Amino acid sequence: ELTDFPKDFLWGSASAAYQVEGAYQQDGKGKSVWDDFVKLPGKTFKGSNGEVAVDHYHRYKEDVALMAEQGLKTYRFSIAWSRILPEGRGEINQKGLDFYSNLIDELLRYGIEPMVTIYHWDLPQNLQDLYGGWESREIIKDFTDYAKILFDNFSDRMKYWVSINEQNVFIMHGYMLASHPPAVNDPKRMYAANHIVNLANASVTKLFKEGNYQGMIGPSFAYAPAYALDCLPENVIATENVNDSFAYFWMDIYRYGRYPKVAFRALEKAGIAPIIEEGDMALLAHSTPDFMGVNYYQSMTVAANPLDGVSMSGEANYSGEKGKTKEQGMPGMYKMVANPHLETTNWDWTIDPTGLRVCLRRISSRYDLPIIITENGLGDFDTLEENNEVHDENRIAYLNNHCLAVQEAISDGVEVLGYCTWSFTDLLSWLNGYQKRYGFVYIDRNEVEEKELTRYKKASFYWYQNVINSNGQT
Ligand code: BGP
Repeated sequence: ELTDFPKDFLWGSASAAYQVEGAYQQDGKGKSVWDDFVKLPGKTFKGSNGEVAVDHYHRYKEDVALMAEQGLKTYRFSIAWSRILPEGRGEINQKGLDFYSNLIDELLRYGIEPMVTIYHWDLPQNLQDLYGGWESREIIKDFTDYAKILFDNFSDRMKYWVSINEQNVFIMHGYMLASHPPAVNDPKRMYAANHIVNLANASVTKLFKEGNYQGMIGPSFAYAPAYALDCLPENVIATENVNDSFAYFWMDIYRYGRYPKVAFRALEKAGIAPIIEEGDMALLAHSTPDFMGVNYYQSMTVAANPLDGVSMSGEANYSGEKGKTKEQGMPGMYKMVANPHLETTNWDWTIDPTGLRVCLRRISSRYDLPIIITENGLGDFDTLEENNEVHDENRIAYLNNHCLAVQEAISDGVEVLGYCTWSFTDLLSWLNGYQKRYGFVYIDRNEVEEKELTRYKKASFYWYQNVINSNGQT
Protein backbone atom coordinates (compact mmCIF):
# COMPACT_ATOMS: atom_id res chain seq x y z
CA GLU A 1 0.00 0.00 0.00
CA LEU A 2 1.45 3.36 -1.00
CA THR A 3 0.93 6.41 1.16
CA ASP A 4 -0.61 9.41 -0.64
CA PHE A 5 1.52 12.46 -1.34
CA PRO A 6 0.96 15.11 1.36
CA LYS A 7 -1.86 17.55 0.52
CA ASP A 8 0.46 20.55 0.25
CA PHE A 9 3.16 18.68 -1.68
CA LEU A 10 5.22 21.09 -3.77
CA TRP A 11 5.02 19.88 -7.37
CA GLY A 12 7.54 22.04 -9.14
CA SER A 13 10.07 22.59 -11.81
CA ALA A 14 13.49 24.25 -11.78
CA SER A 15 15.91 26.37 -13.79
CA ALA A 16 18.98 28.56 -13.27
CA ALA A 17 19.64 32.14 -14.35
CA TYR A 18 22.47 31.60 -16.82
CA GLN A 19 20.66 28.69 -18.44
CA VAL A 20 17.42 30.56 -19.22
CA GLU A 21 17.66 34.32 -18.90
CA GLY A 22 19.87 35.56 -21.74
CA ALA A 23 20.14 39.39 -21.69
CA TYR A 24 23.60 38.77 -20.36
CA GLN A 25 24.74 42.36 -20.61
CA GLN A 26 21.43 44.12 -20.25
CA ASP A 27 20.05 46.57 -17.71
CA GLY A 28 23.31 46.95 -15.85
CA LYS A 29 24.16 43.29 -15.36
CA GLY A 30 27.83 42.66 -14.60
CA LYS A 31 29.91 39.86 -16.08
CA SER A 32 29.93 36.41 -14.53
CA VAL A 33 32.73 33.85 -14.71
CA TRP A 34 30.72 31.86 -17.26
CA ASP A 35 30.68 34.71 -19.80
CA ASP A 36 34.36 34.32 -20.70
CA PHE A 37 34.68 30.64 -19.89
CA VAL A 38 32.25 29.61 -22.64
CA LYS A 39 34.46 31.45 -25.15
CA LEU A 40 37.47 29.21 -24.42
CA PRO A 41 37.87 26.76 -27.29
CA GLY A 42 36.45 23.30 -26.76
CA LYS A 43 34.98 23.90 -23.31
CA THR A 44 31.29 23.63 -24.22
CA PHE A 45 29.50 21.61 -26.88
CA LYS A 46 29.96 23.56 -30.13
CA GLY A 47 30.78 26.70 -28.16
CA SER A 48 27.22 27.08 -26.87
CA ASN A 49 26.61 29.85 -24.34
CA GLY A 50 23.87 31.59 -22.38
CA GLU A 51 24.07 35.05 -23.96
CA VAL A 52 20.55 34.72 -25.35
CA ALA A 53 19.64 31.39 -23.71
CA VAL A 54 15.85 31.08 -23.98
CA ASP A 55 15.34 34.81 -23.44
CA HIS A 56 13.41 34.23 -20.23
CA TYR A 57 14.50 37.70 -19.09
CA HIS A 58 12.14 39.22 -21.64
CA ARG A 59 9.59 36.44 -21.76
CA TYR A 60 9.14 35.59 -18.12
CA LYS A 61 5.44 36.52 -18.22
CA GLU A 62 4.80 34.12 -21.06
CA ASP A 63 6.74 31.40 -19.23
CA VAL A 64 4.95 31.98 -15.93
CA ALA A 65 1.59 31.86 -17.72
CA LEU A 66 2.57 28.42 -19.04
CA MET A 67 3.55 27.33 -15.52
CA ALA A 68 0.15 28.46 -14.29
CA GLU A 69 -1.59 26.60 -17.10
CA GLN A 70 0.27 23.45 -16.10
CA GLY A 71 -0.62 23.98 -12.45
CA LEU A 72 2.89 24.20 -10.93
CA LYS A 73 2.88 24.70 -7.19
CA THR A 74 6.45 25.96 -7.07
CA TYR A 75 9.03 27.30 -9.50
CA ARG A 76 12.68 27.08 -8.51
CA PHE A 77 14.90 29.66 -10.23
CA SER A 78 18.23 31.25 -9.41
CA ILE A 79 19.20 34.87 -9.02
CA ALA A 80 22.20 36.09 -10.98
CA TRP A 81 24.47 37.69 -8.38
CA SER A 82 25.91 40.06 -11.00
CA ARG A 83 22.45 41.37 -11.91
CA ILE A 84 21.96 42.50 -8.31
CA LEU A 85 25.58 43.56 -7.70
CA PRO A 86 27.36 44.01 -11.04
CA GLU A 87 30.73 43.99 -9.29
CA GLY A 88 29.70 41.30 -6.81
CA ARG A 89 29.82 43.86 -3.97
CA GLY A 90 29.15 47.55 -3.54
CA GLU A 91 26.61 49.32 -5.71
CA ILE A 92 23.18 47.66 -6.09
CA ASN A 93 21.66 47.55 -9.57
CA GLN A 94 18.01 48.48 -9.07
CA LYS A 95 16.97 47.07 -12.45
CA GLY A 96 18.29 43.67 -11.42
CA LEU A 97 16.29 43.74 -8.20
CA ASP A 98 13.23 44.85 -10.16
CA PHE A 99 13.47 41.93 -12.56
CA TYR A 100 13.36 39.32 -9.79
CA SER A 101 10.81 41.27 -7.81
CA ASN A 102 8.52 41.30 -10.85
CA LEU A 103 9.13 37.60 -11.46
CA ILE A 104 8.21 36.79 -7.85
CA ASP A 105 5.05 38.88 -8.07
CA GLU A 106 4.08 37.29 -11.35
CA LEU A 107 4.42 33.81 -9.82
CA LEU A 108 2.45 34.80 -6.73
CA ARG A 109 -0.32 36.25 -8.88
CA TYR A 110 -0.98 32.69 -10.05
CA GLY A 111 -0.42 31.10 -6.65
CA ILE A 112 2.96 29.62 -7.61
CA GLU A 113 5.42 29.52 -4.72
CA PRO A 114 8.80 31.01 -5.68
CA MET A 115 11.83 28.95 -4.61
CA VAL A 116 15.02 30.97 -5.01
CA THR A 117 18.52 29.60 -5.46
CA ILE A 118 20.94 32.24 -4.21
CA TYR A 119 23.96 30.84 -6.03
CA HIS A 120 23.80 28.66 -9.11
CA TRP A 121 27.42 28.96 -10.33
CA ASP A 122 27.47 32.40 -12.02
CA LEU A 123 30.03 34.11 -9.79
CA PRO A 124 30.58 37.81 -10.58
CA GLN A 125 33.77 38.02 -12.66
CA ASN A 126 34.98 40.98 -10.63
CA LEU A 127 35.27 38.86 -7.48
CA GLN A 128 37.27 36.28 -9.40
CA ASP A 129 39.63 39.01 -10.65
CA LEU A 130 39.80 40.89 -7.36
CA TYR A 131 40.72 38.08 -5.00
CA GLY A 132 40.35 34.74 -6.75
CA GLY A 133 36.65 34.19 -6.01
CA TRP A 134 35.98 31.14 -3.85
CA GLU A 135 39.67 30.78 -3.04
CA SER A 136 39.63 33.82 -0.77
CA ARG A 137 37.94 34.18 2.60
CA GLU A 138 36.92 37.67 1.52
CA ILE A 139 34.07 36.07 -0.36
CA ILE A 140 32.36 34.94 2.84
CA LYS A 141 31.38 38.51 3.65
CA ASP A 142 30.51 39.39 0.06
CA PHE A 143 28.29 36.35 -0.35
CA THR A 144 26.58 37.05 2.95
CA ASP A 145 26.00 40.72 2.04
CA TYR A 146 24.54 39.67 -1.31
CA ALA A 147 22.22 37.13 0.35
CA LYS A 148 21.12 39.77 2.86
CA ILE A 149 19.99 42.03 0.03
CA LEU A 150 17.84 39.19 -1.28
CA PHE A 151 16.40 38.33 2.13
CA ASP A 152 15.66 41.98 2.89
CA ASN A 153 13.94 42.55 -0.44
CA PHE A 154 12.10 39.32 -1.06
CA SER A 155 11.71 37.20 2.03
CA ASP A 156 8.40 38.76 3.11
CA ARG A 157 6.89 37.36 -0.08
CA MET A 158 8.33 33.86 -0.16
CA LYS A 159 9.30 30.81 1.86
CA TYR A 160 11.88 28.59 0.17
CA TRP A 161 15.55 29.45 -0.26
CA VAL A 162 18.25 27.25 -1.72
CA SER A 163 21.57 28.64 -0.57
CA ILE A 164 24.01 27.01 -2.99
CA ASN A 165 23.40 24.69 -5.91
CA GLU A 166 25.53 21.55 -6.18
CA GLN A 167 28.61 22.73 -4.35
CA ASN A 168 30.21 19.35 -5.02
CA VAL A 169 29.73 19.71 -8.76
CA PHE A 170 30.97 23.26 -9.29
CA ILE A 171 33.89 22.70 -6.94
CA MET A 172 35.01 19.44 -8.53
CA HIS A 173 34.53 20.69 -12.08
CA GLY A 174 36.00 24.10 -11.35
CA TYR A 175 39.08 23.11 -9.35
CA MET A 176 39.89 19.48 -10.10
CA LEU A 177 38.60 18.68 -13.58
CA ALA A 178 39.10 22.16 -15.09
CA SER A 179 35.79 21.78 -16.91
CA HIS A 180 34.00 24.70 -15.23
CA PRO A 181 35.41 28.13 -14.42
CA PRO A 182 38.00 28.92 -13.12
CA ALA A 183 39.29 25.80 -14.93
CA VAL A 184 41.84 24.80 -12.31
CA ASN A 185 43.23 21.30 -11.90
CA ASP A 186 44.61 21.15 -8.37
CA PRO A 187 43.04 19.02 -5.61
CA LYS A 188 44.68 21.01 -2.85
CA ARG A 189 43.20 24.25 -4.13
CA MET A 190 39.91 22.43 -4.60
CA TYR A 191 39.61 21.38 -0.97
CA ALA A 192 40.71 24.81 0.20
CA ALA A 193 38.10 26.56 -1.95
CA ASN A 194 35.50 24.02 -0.91
CA HIS A 195 36.10 24.79 2.74
CA ILE A 196 35.52 28.47 2.04
CA VAL A 197 32.27 27.69 0.22
CA ASN A 198 31.21 25.72 3.30
CA LEU A 199 31.89 28.74 5.49
CA ALA A 200 30.05 31.09 3.12
CA ASN A 201 27.09 28.73 2.99
CA ALA A 202 27.07 28.46 6.78
CA SER A 203 27.32 32.21 7.18
CA VAL A 204 24.29 32.78 4.94
CA THR A 205 22.29 30.04 6.65
CA LYS A 206 23.10 31.56 10.02
CA LEU A 207 22.14 35.03 8.85
CA PHE A 208 18.80 33.73 7.59
CA LYS A 209 18.01 32.05 10.87
CA GLU A 210 19.24 34.78 13.17
CA GLY A 211 17.57 37.45 11.05
CA ASN A 212 14.23 35.77 11.72
CA TYR A 213 13.24 35.78 8.10
CA GLN A 214 10.19 33.63 7.36
CA GLY A 215 10.54 30.32 5.55
CA MET A 216 13.17 27.65 5.13
CA ILE A 217 16.71 27.48 3.79
CA GLY A 218 18.86 24.58 2.64
CA PRO A 219 21.51 23.65 0.08
CA SER A 220 20.86 21.69 -3.13
CA PHE A 221 23.19 18.76 -3.24
CA ALA A 222 23.95 16.58 -6.28
CA TYR A 223 23.70 13.08 -4.93
CA ALA A 224 24.37 10.02 -7.05
CA PRO A 225 24.23 7.12 -4.57
CA ALA A 226 26.98 4.56 -5.13
CA TYR A 227 26.54 0.78 -5.47
CA ALA A 228 29.29 -1.83 -5.27
CA LEU A 229 29.81 -3.83 -8.46
CA ASP A 230 29.04 -7.55 -8.03
CA CYS A 231 28.94 -7.36 -4.21
CA LEU A 232 32.71 -7.96 -4.25
CA PRO A 233 34.06 -6.94 -0.81
CA GLU A 234 36.95 -4.95 -2.33
CA ASN A 235 34.40 -3.08 -4.42
CA VAL A 236 32.36 -2.42 -1.30
CA ILE A 237 35.32 -0.64 0.29
CA ALA A 238 35.81 1.37 -2.91
CA THR A 239 32.11 2.26 -2.69
CA GLU A 240 32.57 3.47 0.88
CA ASN A 241 35.34 5.71 -0.44
CA VAL A 242 32.97 7.13 -3.03
CA ASN A 243 30.09 7.67 -0.61
CA ASP A 244 32.48 9.43 1.76
CA SER A 245 34.27 11.61 -0.74
CA PHE A 246 31.40 12.38 -3.14
CA ALA A 247 28.47 12.69 -0.75
CA TYR A 248 29.07 12.62 3.00
CA PHE A 249 32.02 14.99 2.69
CA TRP A 250 29.46 17.70 1.88
CA MET A 251 26.23 16.62 3.50
CA ASP A 252 27.88 15.90 6.88
CA ILE A 253 29.20 19.45 6.90
CA TYR A 254 25.78 20.92 6.11
CA ARG A 255 24.01 18.91 8.76
CA TYR A 256 26.57 18.34 11.51
CA GLY A 257 29.32 20.81 10.71
CA ARG A 258 32.00 18.13 10.49
CA TYR A 259 33.95 16.34 7.80
CA PRO A 260 33.68 12.53 7.73
CA LYS A 261 36.77 11.27 9.58
CA VAL A 262 38.02 8.67 7.14
CA ALA A 263 37.70 10.97 4.13
CA PHE A 264 39.45 13.80 5.97
CA ARG A 265 42.23 11.46 7.07
CA ALA A 266 42.79 10.45 3.45
CA LEU A 267 43.19 14.11 2.48
CA GLU A 268 45.63 14.70 5.32
CA LYS A 269 47.71 11.72 4.23
CA ALA A 270 47.79 13.08 0.70
CA GLY A 271 48.68 16.57 1.96
CA ILE A 272 45.60 18.17 0.42
CA ALA A 273 43.36 18.74 3.44
CA PRO A 274 41.95 22.26 3.85
CA ILE A 275 43.35 24.53 6.53
CA ILE A 276 40.85 24.96 9.32
CA GLU A 277 41.12 28.22 11.20
CA GLU A 278 39.87 29.02 14.65
CA GLY A 279 36.15 29.62 14.66
CA ASP A 280 35.49 27.70 11.44
CA MET A 281 34.11 24.57 13.03
CA ALA A 282 31.95 26.55 15.44
CA LEU A 283 30.35 28.44 12.56
CA LEU A 284 29.80 25.21 10.62
CA ALA A 285 28.27 23.50 13.64
CA HIS A 286 25.73 26.27 14.19
CA SER A 287 24.19 26.61 10.77
CA THR A 288 22.09 23.54 10.21
CA PRO A 289 19.76 23.84 7.20
CA ASP A 290 15.98 23.49 7.49
CA PHE A 291 15.84 20.94 4.70
CA MET A 292 18.20 19.02 2.46
CA GLY A 293 17.72 19.81 -1.21
CA VAL A 294 18.76 16.99 -3.47
CA ASN A 295 19.34 16.93 -7.20
CA TYR A 296 19.05 13.36 -8.39
CA TYR A 297 19.69 12.18 -11.92
CA GLN A 298 21.44 8.82 -11.62
CA SER A 299 23.23 6.31 -9.43
CA MET A 300 26.86 5.23 -9.84
CA THR A 301 28.44 1.82 -9.68
CA VAL A 302 31.87 1.45 -8.20
CA ALA A 303 34.79 -0.97 -8.31
CA ALA A 304 38.25 -1.10 -6.79
CA ASN A 305 40.92 0.79 -8.73
CA PRO A 306 44.60 -0.19 -8.51
CA LEU A 307 47.30 2.38 -7.79
CA ASP A 308 48.18 2.49 -11.46
CA GLY A 309 44.49 2.54 -12.46
CA VAL A 310 42.33 5.14 -14.17
CA SER A 311 42.22 8.74 -12.93
CA MET A 312 39.65 11.54 -13.00
CA SER A 313 39.30 13.73 -16.06
CA GLY A 314 37.05 16.52 -17.24
CA GLU A 315 36.40 14.57 -20.41
CA ALA A 316 32.95 13.06 -20.58
CA ASN A 317 30.20 12.41 -23.06
CA TYR A 318 29.08 15.94 -23.89
CA SER A 319 27.89 15.12 -27.41
CA GLY A 320 25.08 12.67 -26.72
CA GLU A 321 26.73 9.85 -28.68
CA LYS A 322 25.94 6.90 -26.47
CA GLY A 323 28.82 4.82 -25.13
CA LYS A 324 31.45 7.58 -25.23
CA THR A 325 32.07 7.69 -21.49
CA LYS A 326 35.45 6.36 -20.35
CA GLU A 327 36.02 4.87 -16.92
CA GLN A 328 37.27 7.37 -14.37
CA GLY A 329 38.41 7.08 -10.80
CA MET A 330 40.94 7.81 -8.12
CA PRO A 331 43.91 5.42 -8.23
CA GLY A 332 44.01 3.23 -5.16
CA MET A 333 40.57 4.41 -4.06
CA TYR A 334 37.76 3.69 -6.53
CA LYS A 335 36.60 3.81 -10.11
CA MET A 336 33.15 4.32 -11.60
CA VAL A 337 32.02 1.53 -13.91
CA ALA A 338 28.95 0.69 -15.99
CA ASN A 339 26.05 -0.94 -14.17
CA PRO A 340 25.13 -4.16 -16.02
CA HIS A 341 21.51 -3.90 -14.86
CA LEU A 342 20.66 -0.35 -15.87
CA GLU A 343 19.78 1.38 -19.12
CA THR A 344 21.46 4.68 -19.86
CA THR A 345 20.56 7.96 -21.56
CA ASN A 346 22.28 9.11 -24.73
CA TRP A 347 24.73 10.96 -22.50
CA ASP A 348 25.51 7.69 -20.65
CA TRP A 349 23.72 8.61 -17.43
CA THR A 350 22.15 5.59 -15.75
CA ILE A 351 18.35 5.50 -15.54
CA ASP A 352 17.59 4.30 -12.03
CA PRO A 353 14.38 5.39 -10.29
CA THR A 354 15.09 3.09 -7.35
CA GLY A 355 18.31 5.06 -6.87
CA LEU A 356 16.14 8.05 -5.97
CA ARG A 357 14.41 6.02 -3.29
CA VAL A 358 17.83 4.89 -2.03
CA CYS A 359 19.04 8.44 -1.95
CA LEU A 360 15.98 9.72 -0.07
CA ARG A 361 16.23 6.87 2.41
CA ARG A 362 19.94 7.45 3.05
CA ILE A 363 19.54 11.20 3.53
CA SER A 364 16.61 10.69 5.84
CA SER A 365 18.41 8.08 7.97
CA ARG A 366 21.74 9.85 8.18
CA TYR A 367 20.56 13.46 8.45
CA ASP A 368 17.00 13.37 9.74
CA LEU A 369 15.93 16.44 7.77
CA PRO A 370 12.94 17.02 5.50
CA ILE A 371 13.94 16.74 1.85
CA ILE A 372 13.08 18.74 -1.24
CA ILE A 373 14.00 17.12 -4.53
CA THR A 374 15.26 20.26 -6.20
CA GLU A 375 16.08 18.62 -9.57
CA ASN A 376 15.30 15.42 -11.43
CA GLY A 377 14.87 14.94 -15.15
CA LEU A 378 15.85 13.36 -18.43
CA GLY A 379 18.11 15.02 -20.98
CA ASP A 380 17.09 13.89 -24.45
CA PHE A 381 17.06 14.86 -28.12
CA ASP A 382 13.45 15.89 -28.69
CA THR A 383 11.87 16.42 -32.08
CA LEU A 384 9.36 19.06 -32.96
CA GLU A 385 7.00 17.40 -35.40
CA GLU A 386 5.29 19.13 -38.30
CA ASN A 387 2.13 19.68 -36.30
CA ASN A 388 4.27 21.31 -33.58
CA GLU A 389 3.84 18.37 -31.21
CA VAL A 390 6.68 16.78 -29.26
CA HIS A 391 6.19 13.17 -28.22
CA ASP A 392 8.67 12.90 -25.39
CA GLU A 393 7.52 9.50 -24.20
CA ASN A 394 10.97 8.67 -22.78
CA ARG A 395 10.76 11.68 -20.50
CA ILE A 396 7.25 10.77 -19.36
CA ALA A 397 8.40 7.24 -18.50
CA TYR A 398 11.50 8.55 -16.71
CA LEU A 399 9.59 11.10 -14.63
CA ASN A 400 6.70 8.76 -13.94
CA ASN A 401 8.99 6.09 -12.51
CA HIS A 402 10.87 8.64 -10.43
CA CYS A 403 7.63 10.07 -9.01
CA LEU A 404 6.66 6.55 -8.05
CA ALA A 405 10.02 6.11 -6.29
CA VAL A 406 9.34 9.32 -4.36
CA GLN A 407 5.96 7.96 -3.30
CA GLU A 408 7.59 4.71 -2.22
CA ALA A 409 10.11 6.66 -0.14
CA ILE A 410 7.28 8.65 1.44
CA SER A 411 5.57 5.35 2.21
CA ASP A 412 8.82 4.15 3.77
CA GLY A 413 8.58 7.10 6.14
CA VAL A 414 10.80 9.71 4.49
CA GLU A 415 9.61 13.30 4.82
CA VAL A 416 9.61 14.76 1.30
CA LEU A 417 8.27 18.30 0.93
CA GLY A 418 8.46 18.68 -2.82
CA TYR A 419 9.67 17.50 -6.17
CA CYS A 420 11.05 19.81 -8.86
CA THR A 421 11.71 18.50 -12.32
CA TRP A 422 14.63 19.79 -14.29
CA SER A 423 13.47 21.76 -16.23
CA PHE A 424 10.35 23.76 -17.13
CA THR A 425 11.34 25.06 -20.55
CA ASP A 426 14.23 23.63 -22.52
CA LEU A 427 17.38 25.52 -21.60
CA LEU A 428 21.15 25.62 -21.90
CA SER A 429 23.00 22.60 -20.60
CA TRP A 430 26.25 24.06 -19.24
CA LEU A 431 28.57 21.78 -21.18
CA ASN A 432 26.21 19.91 -23.52
CA GLY A 433 24.64 22.84 -25.35
CA TYR A 434 21.02 23.23 -26.38
CA GLN A 435 20.56 19.87 -28.04
CA LYS A 436 20.27 18.16 -24.65
CA ARG A 437 16.71 19.08 -23.73
CA TYR A 438 14.98 18.67 -20.38
CA GLY A 439 11.84 20.80 -20.57
CA PHE A 440 8.09 20.33 -20.56
CA VAL A 441 8.13 23.21 -23.03
CA TYR A 442 10.08 22.87 -26.26
CA ILE A 443 11.97 25.90 -27.50
CA ASP A 444 12.50 26.19 -31.21
CA ARG A 445 16.11 27.20 -31.66
CA ASN A 446 16.11 27.07 -35.43
CA GLU A 447 14.69 30.54 -35.22
CA VAL A 448 17.39 31.89 -32.95
CA GLU A 449 18.54 34.38 -35.57
CA GLU A 450 15.19 36.09 -35.44
CA LYS A 451 15.11 35.63 -31.66
CA GLU A 452 11.72 34.01 -31.98
CA LEU A 453 12.42 31.09 -29.68
CA THR A 454 8.79 30.01 -29.84
CA ARG A 455 7.49 27.84 -26.99
CA TYR A 456 5.63 24.58 -27.71
CA LYS A 457 4.10 22.33 -25.05
CA LYS A 458 5.41 18.77 -25.17
CA ALA A 459 3.39 15.65 -24.33
CA SER A 460 5.12 15.63 -20.91
CA PHE A 461 3.61 19.06 -20.21
CA TYR A 462 0.12 17.54 -20.15
CA TRP A 463 1.31 14.42 -18.34
CA TYR A 464 2.69 16.51 -15.44
CA GLN A 465 -0.45 18.65 -15.45
CA ASN A 466 -2.37 15.46 -14.64
CA VAL A 467 0.11 14.42 -11.98
CA ILE A 468 -0.30 17.77 -10.25
CA ASN A 469 -4.08 17.80 -10.64
CA SER A 470 -4.43 14.40 -9.06
CA ASN A 471 -1.65 15.04 -6.46
CA GLY A 472 0.38 12.18 -7.88
CA GLN A 473 -2.43 9.69 -8.34
CA THR A 474 -1.96 9.04 -12.08
C1 BGP B 1 22.69 19.91 -12.57
C2 BGP B 1 22.67 21.41 -12.55
C3 BGP B 1 21.73 22.01 -13.52
C4 BGP B 1 21.58 21.26 -14.82
C5 BGP B 1 21.45 19.77 -14.62
C6 BGP B 1 21.48 18.96 -15.88
O1 BGP B 1 23.97 19.47 -12.27
O2 BGP B 1 22.35 21.89 -11.27
O3 BGP B 1 22.08 23.36 -13.67
O4 BGP B 1 22.48 21.65 -15.77
O5 BGP B 1 22.44 19.29 -13.76
O6 BGP B 1 22.79 18.66 -16.23
P1 BGP B 1 23.33 18.74 -17.68
O7 BGP B 1 22.97 20.08 -18.19
O8 BGP B 1 24.80 18.54 -17.55
O9 BGP B 1 22.68 17.64 -18.43
